[in-house]
Amino acid sequence: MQIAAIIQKCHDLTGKCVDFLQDFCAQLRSVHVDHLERKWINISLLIIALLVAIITIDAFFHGVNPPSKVETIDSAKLHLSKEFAENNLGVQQDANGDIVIRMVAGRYSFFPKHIAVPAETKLTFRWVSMDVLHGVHIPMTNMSTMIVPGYVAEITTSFPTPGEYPVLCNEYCGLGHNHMWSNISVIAKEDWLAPSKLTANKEIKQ
Ligand SMILES: [Cu+2]
Repeated sequence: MQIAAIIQKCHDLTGKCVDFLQDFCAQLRSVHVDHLERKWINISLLIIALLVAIITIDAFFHGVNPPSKVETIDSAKLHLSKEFAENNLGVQQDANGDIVIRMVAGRYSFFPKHIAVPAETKLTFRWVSMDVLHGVHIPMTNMSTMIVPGYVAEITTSFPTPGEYPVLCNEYCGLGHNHMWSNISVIAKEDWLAPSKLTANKEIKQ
């Protein structure tokens, strides 16, 4: 009985929506739109469709998408947390060969200030903020995310070619915002040396 009632309600609702849309379209058709104006409306809609298509393609093929999980952390106690204590910041390679980079953003710098990573290698960046909202952007990569206090922002990326890459804050965070930057040296895969301190990520997270 209950299911039948729900189906009937859905049916009624669909009918109402169809009626509303038909009314709306009829009203739109009755409005006089100049030929030139209609042309520009169509061009604007085409531009919007093009931008949506670019964002969709980026999301699916270049891995540009918002963080998909929520991981919280106490920003006021980062130095006391095991994972983001000063000794654990920077590049680390665990026993499986996975590379994880832990960085802290704070007014007005990224810590550590400089890191070296291998090219053409999957890298997992874990970012946290020690104070206010920051952003991180590395041009020519998919690295662009907000670093919200109280949350861990995790992004996986790789650098196709060796070189020097700037790391920029792209969220206004205070008077020194325009001085908030860091840089990453990307070294050819065969020349890169893993940091001597090999710590299993699992151990750190505990
Ligand atoms: Cu900033």
